[in-house]
Amino acid sequence: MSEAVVNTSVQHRTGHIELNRPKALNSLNQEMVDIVNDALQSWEDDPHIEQVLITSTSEKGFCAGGDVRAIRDLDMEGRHEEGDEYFEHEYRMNLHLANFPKPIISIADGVVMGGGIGISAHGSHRVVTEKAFAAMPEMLIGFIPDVGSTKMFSSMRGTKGYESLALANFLCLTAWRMNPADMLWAGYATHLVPSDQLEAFQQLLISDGVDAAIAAFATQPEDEAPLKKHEAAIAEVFGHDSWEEIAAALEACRYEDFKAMVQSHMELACPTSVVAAVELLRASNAAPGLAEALDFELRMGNSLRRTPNFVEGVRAVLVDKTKDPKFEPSTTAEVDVQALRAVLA
Ligand code: QUE
Repeated sequence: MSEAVVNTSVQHRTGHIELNRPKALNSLNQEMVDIVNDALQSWEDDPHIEQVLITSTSEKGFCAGGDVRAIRDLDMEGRHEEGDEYFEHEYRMNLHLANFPKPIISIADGVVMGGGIGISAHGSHRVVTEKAFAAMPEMLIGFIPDVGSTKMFSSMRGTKGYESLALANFLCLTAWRMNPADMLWAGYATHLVPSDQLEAFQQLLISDGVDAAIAAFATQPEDEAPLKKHEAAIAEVFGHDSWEEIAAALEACRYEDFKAMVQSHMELACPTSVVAAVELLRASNAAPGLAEALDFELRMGNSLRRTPNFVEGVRAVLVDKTKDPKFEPSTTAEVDVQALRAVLA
């Protein structure tokens, strides 16, 4: 196999992008993002290319996010601008994928987190297998939901059939791990294909096109989406525009199991990230499009990366793996929401 961190090739009329940094679970760095951007640019106006396929060489999954360990190292040396530049390139790729004029098919057969959602969700066909799971876990590392999720998550319809800022808030604040049924219900995934049929699916996709491949191999999940059971509670608690209101609704929530689940999922969340995420989701939801949302995310992310919480969160989750972050401030009540609003103003 090639040693490039992303392999690009043309097979018949398909441009194939293959994430190939399996040792880091395909966590994205600038080199990878730039290869993807260059490939998209060269295929955009090429009449021979009918569709783009994005896959992974990793057995464990699709993409675990951005290479936040490397960005943390830069931030610790005060080299914030280099991290800023990485995110700017990554978000440009997200916008490029969203605006691409041809079908983009991603296949996720395992972990999809953060940046992995960004490199797949903006495409037209998001295929997942029964082994896939997806989450936005940035609260745990003192960062913010990004890669366009703050706009996209509240615009997804999925099989539930409606758009929901409440669900977007819930997914981003709790880092809820969506299973395949959840992904289809929420709208992140568009199709489910059994993992043991992926090879045949990919072959037919390349020979006959995406519609033929979907028609031949797409299936339905066996069980109802676990998320659907929480539909009413999510709307009641998370259907608000500020963390203050969400916290009050959670406190008053009569769905005791839901309340306990949310509290345990948010136990290790960075308080500043939580308040910032709700502010971001509101601003992005009100913005005209994805470009504005990505700009909000870039500004908020760059700002939060200049405080110690990001370095501490990545340490606790990914470097030392001790899961004992000491965030400052340590409660959401102490977070200066006006200062966060000023970042977006
Ligand atoms: C939040 C994140 C990331 C994360 C965990 C979080 C993230 C990321 C990884 C990750 C996981 C496994 C790897 C790796 C990176 O985990 O962005 O290199 O092998 O890349 O809670 O944002």
